[in-house]
Amino acid sequence: MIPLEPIKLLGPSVFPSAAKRKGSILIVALWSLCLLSSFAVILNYQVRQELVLASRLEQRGRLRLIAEAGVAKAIMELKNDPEKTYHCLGDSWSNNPGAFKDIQVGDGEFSLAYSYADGKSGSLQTGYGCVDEERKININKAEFIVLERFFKIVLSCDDALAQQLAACILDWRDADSELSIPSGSAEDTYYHSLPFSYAAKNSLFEVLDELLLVKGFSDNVFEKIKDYVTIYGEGRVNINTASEVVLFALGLDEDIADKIILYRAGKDGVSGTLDDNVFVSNSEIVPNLSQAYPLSASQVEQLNRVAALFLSVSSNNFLIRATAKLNARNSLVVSSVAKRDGKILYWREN
Ligand SMILES: [Ca+2]
Ligand SMILES: [Ca+2]
Repeated sequence: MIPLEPIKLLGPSVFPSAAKRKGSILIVALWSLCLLSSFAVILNYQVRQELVLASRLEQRGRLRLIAEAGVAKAIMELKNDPEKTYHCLGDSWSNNPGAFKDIQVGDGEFSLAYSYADGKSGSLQTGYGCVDEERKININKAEFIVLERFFKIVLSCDDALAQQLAACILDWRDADSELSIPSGSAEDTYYHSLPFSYAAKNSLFEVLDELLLVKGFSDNVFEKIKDYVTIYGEGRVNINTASEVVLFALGLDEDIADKIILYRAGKDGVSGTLDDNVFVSNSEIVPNLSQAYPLSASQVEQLNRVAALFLSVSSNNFLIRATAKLNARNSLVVSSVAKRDGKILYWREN
């Protein structure tokens, strides 16, 4: 008789041991913890981003309010300007650091700063206040010869390029689709041929930046001319505020333009001071200048002609560029154009 041996089970048990079950539970728990931690990190990041965004929006809102206070202050100064027939660089809106430089508003401040060429030396100075648009050439009104002279002076370019740029402005704003010079200008045919095509405006400029759509006006050209041109006002240039460049463009020779700048600056040679001379009416331009400086007969004729066609002594549209600051890192620039009565014509924040 064969003795019976105990039966042995072959292979591992199909049921996990208690230790292994515990190990699996631990791994699942660890994975869950990892996932939850990842979620927590992502959530934390998103919340932080949203808090940063909210803080930035809140800061931008505060900066905007400070800049608006700067624009409001400028308009108040314009409205307080005494009623008179002329406007000049000595007016309180023009260069008034006490009213427009580093003015505290709450926990921030604003400044209304601009650059200008000093009357005597021609060196660049910083002024604090508004810039009248009537000191500039109005590209909606200027005739071909004025624009041509202007581009020749300000871009130091040859006659052909100056004529092309002048013609491109005329053709952009005139209603017809005829080229105003035989070649070099542009109407629909040119603008339709561009990779991102559009039509010629065939009506007046509504914002100055529109120039960037016109043939020949690259960013580089725009940067060089932008402080000398405007789309606001009636088209006449205020002889009390115009720069020498603009006076040249209107057709005055260098000697007359120099004398106008010197006359305006007064005895101290600095414009915007108490001893400044002012042209209070158009009829005074020739007599006052020829009384102060010798002018030839042809210069008198030239000044009479330019004064009759292009000059005025008053300004009604003003560029107000307010820079608001909360600290060294947070600032906002608001550029606006307002009429003397406070009506805002243009507003841009950047
Ligand atoms: Ca046209
Ligand atoms: Ca002076």
